[in-house]
Amino acid sequence: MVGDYLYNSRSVFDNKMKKGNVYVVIAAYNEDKSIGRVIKGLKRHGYRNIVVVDDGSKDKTFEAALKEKVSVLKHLVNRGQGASLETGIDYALSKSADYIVTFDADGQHHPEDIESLLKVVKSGKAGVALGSRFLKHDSNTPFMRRIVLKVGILVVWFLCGIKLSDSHNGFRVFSRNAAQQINITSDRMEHASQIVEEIHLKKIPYKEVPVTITYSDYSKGKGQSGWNSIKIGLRMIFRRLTH
Ligand SMILES: Nc1nc2c(ncn2[C@@H]2O[C@H](COP(=O)(O)OP(=O)(O)O)[C@@H](O)[C@H]2O)c(=O)[nH]1
Ligand SMILES: [Mg+2]
Repeated sequence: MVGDYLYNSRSVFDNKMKKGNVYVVIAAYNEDKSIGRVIKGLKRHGYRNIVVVDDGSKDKTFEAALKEKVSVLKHLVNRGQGASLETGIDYALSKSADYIVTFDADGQHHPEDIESLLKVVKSGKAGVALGSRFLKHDSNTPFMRRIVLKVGILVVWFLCGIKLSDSHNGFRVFSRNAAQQINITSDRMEHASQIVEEIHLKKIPYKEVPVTITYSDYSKGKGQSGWNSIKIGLRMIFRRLTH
């Protein structure tokens, strides 16, 4: 993996900060309209170690993230969200991160929710906290998206052995130890089920925590289509049958 991205070492690292050992990893593809706002939101909540992985975007995502003076890594070609998270998590581990948050670049996640996921992992009760939009009253998720996500829950349960309330939620917190154990080799969106499979296989304690996922016109316009979701499901099944 090393060699196909550039490191830009503008990380603002401050060990004295309460959240200094928490790294937030953001995989971003063509998100120049939202990435600046997302980073500013995280900083307002005290997160200073922010790692953006620009996945060969065709727009100005790289420049927009760099402007915010965070660590920006770049894949020279588009490799997928799974590959980008692996790149960002490896980087955070190399910087001695104790806790790693994965956070979306399109503004659907809320920085104020991070604390409750972190609390669970910091308490030692779980190595991974998984965000769930369905553990609290959810009026945001569009109807068709809800159906696709519910089918995804059943497929992941069947293939990966764990029944979650929201198996395709990119909002997670890993302890350092859990992040070291979880090996993401699925480059594209199937990484979400692979993470669940790894948690199951490696017997990593996990807990789902309620989070709010916002659906704006922007995120709906860019998000995964129904057809894409079917392709992700088929690739998940293929991967499971061939590994
Ligand atoms: N690195 C990378 N990130 C991606 C890619 N596709 C989507 N993303 C990012 O992954 C996050 C979730 O993707 P999105 O399409 O919004 O999925 P959805 O919210 O589940 O519909 C966003 O932050 C996207 O910028 C990709 O090919 N590479
Ligand atoms: Mg999205």
